[in-house]
Amino acid sequence: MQAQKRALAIHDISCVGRCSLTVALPILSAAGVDTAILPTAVLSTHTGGFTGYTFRDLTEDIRPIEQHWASLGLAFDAIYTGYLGSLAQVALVEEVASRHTAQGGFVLVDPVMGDGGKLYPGFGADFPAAMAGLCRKADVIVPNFTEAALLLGRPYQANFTPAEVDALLADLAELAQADVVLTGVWEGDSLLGAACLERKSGRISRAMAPYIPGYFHGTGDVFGSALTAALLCGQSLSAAMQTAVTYTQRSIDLTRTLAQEARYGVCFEKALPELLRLLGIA
Ligand code: PXL
Repeated sequence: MQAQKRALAIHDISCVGRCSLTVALPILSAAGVDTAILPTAVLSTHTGGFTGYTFRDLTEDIRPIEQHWASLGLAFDAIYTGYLGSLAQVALVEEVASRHTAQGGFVLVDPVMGDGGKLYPGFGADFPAAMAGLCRKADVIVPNFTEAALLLGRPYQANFTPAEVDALLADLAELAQADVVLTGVWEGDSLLGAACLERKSGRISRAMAPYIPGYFHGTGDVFGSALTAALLCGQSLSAAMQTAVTYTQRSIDLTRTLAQEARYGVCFEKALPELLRLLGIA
């Protein structure tokens, strides 16, 4: 049996609504990864599909937590960052990543900022440039098309030809000096998935699954968590992307089958046996 890998997941805690840490922690743990967390904020629910949510910013706690870890000499095989609640946090997370990534480890940044062409509520116009700075510290970045446009300072575009997707991957890899996994990529009108560019080889690949109509909340976090888990289990970038696409689509499929309300997130728990099979664990 392989020695246990150690990951750090840096996201908010949305108490209700299955996204960020309530998704990352169980998925990475199920994959056999020793998972530490660094909560960036506590919200009563996530910000999509609910009104009146509470928001407690935890920026002030990040440095003392990091300093304690430094005193313990802690380092992680993977640092996986998602929703960050303030500009100051982005800078602090850059420091955490540079000080606490183990030798041979990787930093995976999901530049969570928006979807459907719009910034999520609460993010100012200056946030994308700060997030682009964090992406430059990453080994892998995982934007959707909205985040890709925001990172590159371009207008949002809903439809892309395959050649345009390839060019966008190259531009993002250049910006971040990192591998890129772009989510929300279509193949025809019935397959949806992701495309990736591995910087070292320049290789581009795609992973697809049948499209299920509807908007399902938290799927980016399910995808990013499964991708991080698969990379830690030793899968190549393109294989890990396929694992994450298949698992995310299965979670959405179960949500539809069980007629669950989409704003409460997807039924990723019931698809965990499938993830373990994809990872070769069960
Ligand atoms: O799933 C991304 C996410 C994470 N955290 C919070 C969010 C969202 C998306 O809306 O609101 C608080």
